[in-house]
Amino acid sequence: VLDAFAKVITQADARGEYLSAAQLDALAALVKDGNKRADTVNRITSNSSAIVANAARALFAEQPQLIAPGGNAYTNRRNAACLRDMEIILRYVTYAIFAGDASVLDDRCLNGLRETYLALGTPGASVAVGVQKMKEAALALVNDPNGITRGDCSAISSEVASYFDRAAAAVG
Ligand code: PEB
Repeated sequence: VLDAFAKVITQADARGEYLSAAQLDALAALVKDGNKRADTVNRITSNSSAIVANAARALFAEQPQLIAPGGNAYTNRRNAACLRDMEIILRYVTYAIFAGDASVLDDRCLNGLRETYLALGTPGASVAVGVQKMKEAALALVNDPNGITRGDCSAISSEVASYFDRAAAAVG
């Protein structure tokens, strides 16, 4: 598991080089905008139950075959497993946002997930749709100006979007 600092250091060390000015600038910008990152993680984390439940509800409304007899989310056990999976993915996305690096998401969550879903007969494309719905809810929270000083959240927004897209692409 790497964070944005460890990633840059690992790459520089592999080449036996000092950190470049561009790398130092990028990391300085990361520190300068650290409050946006922490606030983003805090908002998503404290709304995680609603994000998961709403995304699942919307997914099942769009794809009712999932919860019909024979569907992969049919029966309370599978429905609960589905909500749990979405919760796990969202949790690892929040770790990646905090770290400023996707490696924790890749290594601990997405690695092998496509194969797991294939083996279970779980439709990965549907999981990807659920992840995209969580992305929309998370971005709405990040860009909600209520209670915060207004500022430019475009960089953190596109970074947040990229982790959800990464998760969706890994299973879809
Ligand atoms: C991944 N999901 C399931 C299983 C595993 C995962 C390993 C099998 C074991 C179990 O049932 O608990 N576990 C999960 C994950 C990590 C992990 C992400 C990362 C660290 O350790 N079914 C649907 C929807 C979708 C869904 C499309 C969006 O129709 C999910 C939710 N996952 C789903 C379901 C099962 C499952 C298991 C329904 C149970 C399938 C079954 O038992 O038939």
